[in-house]
Amino acid sequence: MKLLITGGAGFIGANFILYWMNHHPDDSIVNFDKLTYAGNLENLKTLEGNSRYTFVKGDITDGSCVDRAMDGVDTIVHFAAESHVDRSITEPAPFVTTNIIGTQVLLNAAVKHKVKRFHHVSTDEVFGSLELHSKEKFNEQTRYDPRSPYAASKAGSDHLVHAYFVTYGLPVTITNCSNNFGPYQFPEKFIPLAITNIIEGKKVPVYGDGLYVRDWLYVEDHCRAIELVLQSGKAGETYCVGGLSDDISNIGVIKKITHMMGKDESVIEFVKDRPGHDRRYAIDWSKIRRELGWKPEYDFDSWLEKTIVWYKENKAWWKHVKTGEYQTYYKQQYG
Ligand code: NAD
Ligand code: TDX
Repeated sequence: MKLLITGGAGFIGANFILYWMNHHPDDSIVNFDKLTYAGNLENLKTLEGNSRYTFVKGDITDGSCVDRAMDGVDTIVHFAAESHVDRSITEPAPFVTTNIIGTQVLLNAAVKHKVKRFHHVSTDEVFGSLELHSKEKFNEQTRYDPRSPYAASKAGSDHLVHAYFVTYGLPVTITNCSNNFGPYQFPEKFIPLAITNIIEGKKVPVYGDGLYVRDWLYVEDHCRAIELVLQSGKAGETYCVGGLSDDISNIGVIKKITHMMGKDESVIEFVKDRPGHDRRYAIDWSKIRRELGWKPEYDFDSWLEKTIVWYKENKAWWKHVKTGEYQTYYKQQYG
């Protein structure tokens, strides 16, 4: 099988390519990525020279480039996106361009090339926000209620993907998953930002009262969920994917990280809240468990600790990433 992976130089895409190459020795992969600030070929340097792997530098909004890359492709796994909520608040336009228009360009090419499966990687953020302390969870029937430009652009892309299934019969599947963590995550996101700041002796910025709740999913569990959906998921269906059973607040996560890193809570710095900050996310992943036999295998505490070790052992990777544009972004975001 030949797969086209969009956004494969980013966090989840790179983890997925490494996972797939390892578990599917007869398959080949084309990694199609624009290499924005978030794309980093260092993530895939172990694949250099591998005849089953090809990299194409391209923009998913560029129809002719996408068309060429799709030649002979059976399956598309679409990760490419502008993915950071805070950046979408400062500058929404690239989110609309990449996440909505880019997805539509890919869908058109997929129809033309008669691909056997178009898998769209989406987020729980399209469902909006849940009440703190409620027992409610997002599931596949939850009404869409995106509340940030990022979430709205992902919601738009989900609707387009579904529309191409209904209108053109394109065999699509969608996963809406929660916050991933693990190796190669860009240190603008909460967990790698906290770990790398602590290693550098800096404070960890916590938005508002810190009582916001996210569901955390180890990235390899996410990769396995996508694998199962590609193998046995039903065209036209959506699957929610999550990692935890109990709520944990951002402060709870930081307390775990500081404890695991031998620091006290004086590293925490409460900063101005994110506008429109979603209070709580929680995911009901019983459909993918029931229908495809998936469940998260990696428990949060052990894999958070292993993630900390990865950042400690890969300082060159994130120190390089934290230079240049990152410094400008950090100053603008945190003052
Ligand atoms: P990321 O920001 O780390 O990587 C995104 C990748 O897409 C980068 O390599 C970037 O260069 C590439 N890209 C951006 N614009 C492009 C364009 N126009 N053309 C081609 N390539 C482009 O993102 P991530 O965290 O790995 O997320 C991957 C996908 O998973 C996204 O669609 C995101 O919405 C979704 N998702 C992420 C999370 C999470 O916790 N990180 C959770 C749920 C869903
Ligand atoms: O400095 C920070 N301080 C802070 O308190 C940052 C960067 C975040 N936070 C809070 C905001 C959120 O409540 O931590 C929580 C997690 O924040 P992010 O890592 O920015 O993730 P989130 O906004 O929840 O979105 C993520 O999960 C869903 C990904 O970035 C999205 O791509 C994905 O769709």
